[in-house]
Amino acid sequence: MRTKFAVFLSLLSAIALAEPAPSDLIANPSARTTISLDGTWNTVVDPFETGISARFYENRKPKDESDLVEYSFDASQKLKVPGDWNTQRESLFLYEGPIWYQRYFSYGKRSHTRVFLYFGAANYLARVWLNGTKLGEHVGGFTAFNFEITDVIASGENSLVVEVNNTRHADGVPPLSTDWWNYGGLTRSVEVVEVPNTFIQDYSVQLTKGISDEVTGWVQFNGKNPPEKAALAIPEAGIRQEAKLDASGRAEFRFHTQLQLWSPENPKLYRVIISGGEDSVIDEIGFRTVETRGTQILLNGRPIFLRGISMHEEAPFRGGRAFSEEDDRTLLGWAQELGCNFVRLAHYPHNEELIRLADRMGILVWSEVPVYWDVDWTNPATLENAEAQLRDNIARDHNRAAVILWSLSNETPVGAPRTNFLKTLAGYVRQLDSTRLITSAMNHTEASGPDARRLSDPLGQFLDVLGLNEYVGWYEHAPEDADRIQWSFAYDKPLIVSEFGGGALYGKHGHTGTRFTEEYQANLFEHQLKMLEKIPSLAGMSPWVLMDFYSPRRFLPGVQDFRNRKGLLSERGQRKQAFYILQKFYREKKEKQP
Ligand code: GCB
Repeated sequence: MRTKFAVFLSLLSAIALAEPAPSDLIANPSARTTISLDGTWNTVVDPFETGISARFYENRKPKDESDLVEYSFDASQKLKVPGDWNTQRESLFLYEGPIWYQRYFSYGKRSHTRVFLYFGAANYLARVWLNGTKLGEHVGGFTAFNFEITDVIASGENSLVVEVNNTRHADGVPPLSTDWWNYGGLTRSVEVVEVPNTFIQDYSVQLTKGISDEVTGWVQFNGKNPPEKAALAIPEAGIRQEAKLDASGRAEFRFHTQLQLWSPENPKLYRVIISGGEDSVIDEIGFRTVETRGTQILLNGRPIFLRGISMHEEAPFRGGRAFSEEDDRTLLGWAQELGCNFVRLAHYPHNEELIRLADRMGILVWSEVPVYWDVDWTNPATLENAEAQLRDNIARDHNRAAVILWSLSNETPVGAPRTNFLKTLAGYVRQLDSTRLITSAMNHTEASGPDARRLSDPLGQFLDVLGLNEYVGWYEHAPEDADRIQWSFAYDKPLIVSEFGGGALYGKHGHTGTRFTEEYQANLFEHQLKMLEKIPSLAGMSPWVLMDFYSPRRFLPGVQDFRNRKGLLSERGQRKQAFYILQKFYREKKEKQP
């Protein structure tokens, strides 16, 4: 039996764990002086997890011929960074476990400069050592992280060692089973970032919630000598504001102004300069409001229909994790060709450059963390992990006008522990960013009559916008059954149908009743779109999915070959018939509601 004291202690630790420290990410690192560590790294594949006890992080070389050292980074095989390891070496396609990365870089120390190591992402656990000194660890495969190295970096040659381990965990975020490839490695760029001794850690510059002529902002300094004042300038609009810092190094702004509003039709970005003391950062920021009214989503005060598509961060043509500007341009270009003004970035934070590109292209974004299917709802460490991922995702992207929705989760089972967990996450996100909308993709619905379906998941009460994944015509019913189905919702809130779809192999043709033919998928889209049009609260959709992607759950030889085939385009960019059905639907939708 547990004593009262033990219960008290576990409660205490749950409370302590549920409140992760504020993000220590450096905002907008690309606006800083950086040294890229992208390129070719030495790697040791370590399936039995020997590296820690063998001290790989020391990158030791034998002193003489008699000295025994059973690894050698210098003589090892290489991998490119950024990039997953799975698609770089055939033997690593299905590999799960640790791989040790090492590279040298030279550096010239400068006075009045603090130095950080910034990682765009590493899936899933990363442990980092510089010149043999451990800098720290990071959990979560899709969020950025950084470590200060001012006192560890050497003038001259440095050796950086990173152990990346993509082992899945039942208490992880995501948990053991996902419908996407578990790409391991340093999947995004690594760089050395230089900042002044006291620097601008983060800032927020946005329109006040629901007020199109008022800007609210803050600037957070980090360092021993914070300036007295911070300044915020938008030269094109003739704006220059100053504000005093408080004891924690934070300055707050609020002022009236008439700016051109950002929208998909006019993705206007302003050059914004934030400065104070010896530091100054330049960003490109768009200004728009987003809110809900009844079952509508309002952008800049006007109802908008989100013509969307779901997408993975999967590289077109070559496969693997997408990371380059070319990948991002191809994916968002296809979405635009479809007629989209919206993308759902499933099921985890995508790279920062893609979000910035969406800002420039005028594509609205649903941003999600991988609380996917069934995570360990009662485990405080899992909650802390999910919170940390949300926190760092929000810290990275909270100045992007394109991002309008933070999604907490995808297809989670209804039950009290789940609902408590997600309720906590919703509260946490509201604390971090009260200006955007909160959503989640739900999939539990009841039959409320022979052809009637109802969404009443209790999670809905904590959301601003309901997300619904439904697979009428694929996992249940025939496509034609969609004609009879009526949907109802327990909440008077806007609805985004965040997924529907079916598989088709590009070039496979046949009857509309034959699975995996383009005709089946196209017919399914025809019936789905007619069904969804009848839902009065429908504020948008993001069918599943833009492009075919690797998944370890899709086995059919000759058809799937480890790929989820629900893409409207193949991985080689071939448009399937359903692509044109959705494109036509969106064209007509746009004509009706520009
Ligand atoms: C879903 C999931 C998505 C899957 C998709 C499918 O409901 O949210 O991650 O890939 O279905 O294809 O089954």
